[in-house]
Amino acid sequence: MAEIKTAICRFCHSFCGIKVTIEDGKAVKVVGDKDNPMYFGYTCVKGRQLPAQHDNPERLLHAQRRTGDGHERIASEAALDEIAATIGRLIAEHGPRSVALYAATYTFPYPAGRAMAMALMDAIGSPMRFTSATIDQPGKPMSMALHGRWHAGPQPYAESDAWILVGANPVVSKWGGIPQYNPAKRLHDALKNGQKLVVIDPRLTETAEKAHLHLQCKPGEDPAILAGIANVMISEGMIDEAFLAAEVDGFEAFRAAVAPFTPDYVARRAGVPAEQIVEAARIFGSARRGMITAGTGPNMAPRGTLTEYLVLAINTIAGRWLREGEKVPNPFVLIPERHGKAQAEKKPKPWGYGEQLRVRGLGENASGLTPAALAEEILLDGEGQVRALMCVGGNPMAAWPDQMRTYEAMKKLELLATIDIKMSATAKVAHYVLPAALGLEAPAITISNENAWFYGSATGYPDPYAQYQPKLVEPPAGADVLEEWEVFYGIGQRLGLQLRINGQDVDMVNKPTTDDLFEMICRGSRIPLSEVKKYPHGHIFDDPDMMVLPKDEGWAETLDVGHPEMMQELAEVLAEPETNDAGHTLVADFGYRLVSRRLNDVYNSSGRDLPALTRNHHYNPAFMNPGDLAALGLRAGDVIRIASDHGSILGVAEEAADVRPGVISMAHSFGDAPQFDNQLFFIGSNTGRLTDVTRDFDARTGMPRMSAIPVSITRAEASWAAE
Ligand SMILES: Nc1nc2c(c(=O)[nH]1)N[C@H]1C(S)=C(S)[C@@H](COP(=O)(O)OP(=O)(O)OC[C@H]3O[C@@H](n4cnc5c(=O)[nH]c(N)nc54)[C@H](O)[C@@H]3O)O[C@H]1N2
Ligand SMILES: Nc1nc2c(c(=O)[nH]1)N[C@H]1C(S)=C(S)[C@@H](COP(=O)(O)OP(=O)(O)OC[C@H]3O[C@@H](n4cnc5c(=O)[nH]c(N)nc54)[C@H](O)[C@@H]3O)O[C@H]1N2
Ligand code: SF4
Ligand SMILES: [Mo]
Repeated sequence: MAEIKTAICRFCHSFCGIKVTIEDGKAVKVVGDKDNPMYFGYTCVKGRQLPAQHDNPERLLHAQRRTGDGHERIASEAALDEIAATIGRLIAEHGPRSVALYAATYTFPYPAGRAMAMALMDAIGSPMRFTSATIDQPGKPMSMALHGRWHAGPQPYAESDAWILVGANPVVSKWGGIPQYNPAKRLHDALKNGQKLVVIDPRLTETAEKAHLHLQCKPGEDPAILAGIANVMISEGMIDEAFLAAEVDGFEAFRAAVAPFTPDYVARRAGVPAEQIVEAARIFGSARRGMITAGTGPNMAPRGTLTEYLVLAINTIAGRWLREGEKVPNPFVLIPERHGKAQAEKKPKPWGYGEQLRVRGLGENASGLTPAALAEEILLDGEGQVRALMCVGGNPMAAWPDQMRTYEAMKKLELLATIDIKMSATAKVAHYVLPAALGLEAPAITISNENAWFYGSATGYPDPYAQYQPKLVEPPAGADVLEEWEVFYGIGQRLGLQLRINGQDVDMVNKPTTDDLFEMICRGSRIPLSEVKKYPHGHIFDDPDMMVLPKDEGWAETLDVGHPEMMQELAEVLAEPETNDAGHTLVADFGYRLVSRRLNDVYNSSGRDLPALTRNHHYNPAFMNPGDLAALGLRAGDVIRIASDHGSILGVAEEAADVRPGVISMAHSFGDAPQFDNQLFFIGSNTGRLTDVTRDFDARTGMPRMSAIPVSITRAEASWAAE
């Protein structure tokens, strides 16, 4: 018998509201839920593959234990016994710091897993917690710490008459800038209302195609471009003097620092016409409302913190933050109420506190500890060395920069345990692999997209929306899968630890349910979870009368657009040669720039085991401008060698007129360990191998150069295809 249930798609972090047809206990079909007030019936090709993903013959259904070069099946509970025993021993012999956690992409859809993982680390007493967010856009929280956060938040996208996106492609990525919940519709509606969109990107992306103005810049020049835009806005008086006087520090320093970035100078550096810099500034500066936001592109290029800082500063000099008496767009649902105030928050300490890493002077900071330094921590012998890594919903071997270093580190660990749905590149080198329940096999809530509000400006839900989904199907017959939280709970239980979530003790004797944990996570929420459960299509819990409050009496906090470190770094940009080598390791022979991108059909390293998602490619094509291919005597489908001054990979050339000449655009998280390199056409190649984490990194966040990477391109020698 078939029944149709509403659900939350957790293939990506967008969390579309969907309808799932269930037949004989199995999901057989997914469509968008037209009655969902946030997503309006949207789904993408990945979401529609949820049934195939749950039923995938390749799916990992049993725990694996490493035996020499291979793995053997082991009962999940027995694996937990062994993992807990090793962790207990390592803590006794080397202290809690020897145990590290990497909580990555697939902790976002599984909040109970993340909470339980952190609870275990708390109970163990280990500060060594790493997330994928710190090799994503760490410049966001870092710049926010330096500039300050406006308590009431940004002006909403839908009401804005201008918007600038810097190196983001939300139409495909569903992340940031345009609210990532059916972004194509939101973009369409905004443009229909007269919004002018400016996109700054070396590629004519799916989003840039819709833009009023596209600056198809050289990669890595965003600080100069943004300084140029700010300079024009200031010299043409397109700033909010009253807001600057009342709420902002450092404007004179900022004005002086951006003044040398004339349109002509920026045009030479960034390879775009000077008139476009002026036009972008005028579109933005003359608008009534609207923000500028950045995505992963410029965050992975050098100087991500500076780029994000300039983004904030431009919003601030234009006064684009919500004011007293304006409607609070999103007071939240499953987290405590936030009644916005028209004031700058107290700034957190950006760095210089908490755990210090033993390498490169990096340590705890506003963006968190960086996994870009974790391989070195593992490889560096001595007191405090990390000897065990628990990995949840992440794939270091695919996603971390400097893949060969990562590979060495993974092999050196005394314990590598990962929770995954397949034998990922990381799982293949792990001592234990624990099979995870999938999205429809466990209850879900949308809370992570509420917390996303804090990650940047203009991220997270635009309205107070929430949805709950119960468990809808059982895992396949005979499967021995666990929810992520059960793994950390099980380890905690075996170590005799008391775990705590959101200030409450977890019952360590009678195992809680996922719903019990959701209640703990949502404690103090604006709307009780029980209320949210009444709305199977999700619901917007609006409060039309909630207006931004005035500034607290005597409140003296300001936003800072002239932070000395940032002004200093902008001066360093100016001191660079105008050759677009961004002042970092100047390597004349590496004339191309490799840039990051997302592919619609896959999600980082996920999706490549589903036939419908590999219909175009099994690999990550090396997209290049047709003129460049011709100049190199290459044709689409040719195998090329892409070399940085650190490493080299093979790629399959693909013609792409949307890519700026001189640029090669390639997705990350493909490929595998080096012994699989000859399977290029089936697994692609790992762009992380081109990055040296120990050079060209942001000294505050540790973010290495993962985009705008100088590379050379040559036809590959024939021997690569040795099979
Ligand atoms: N389908 C799909 N969706 C995804 C993902 C996926 O793998 N597939 N990944 C998810 C993840 S983890 C994240 S963090 C988000 C990211 O979401 P986005 O930040 O929107 O990521 P991208 O789509 O890669 O867009 C980055 C853009 O930056 C451009 N770029 C690269 N280098 C530079 C530069 O130096 N300067 C400028 N101005 N632009 C540059 C690229 O050409 C690209 O168009 O997407 C998420 N969504
Ligand atoms: N060169 C370069 N490197 C990059 C980037 C780039 O643009 N360029 N992007 C960076 C960014 S933005 C990010 S966020 C990181 C991503 O870094 P990671 O999160 O480490 O990488 P993913 O490939 O997303 O790994 C997700 C893993 O979770 C598994 N998985 C899938 N579904 C589930 C599930 O339901 N439960 C569990 N437990 N596991 C599941 C997948 O099989 C996969 O192994 O990569 C970063 N690395
Ligand atoms: S965008 Fe696609 S993968 Fe992401 S939640 Fe929506 S349907 Fe699922
Ligand atoms: Mo990401």
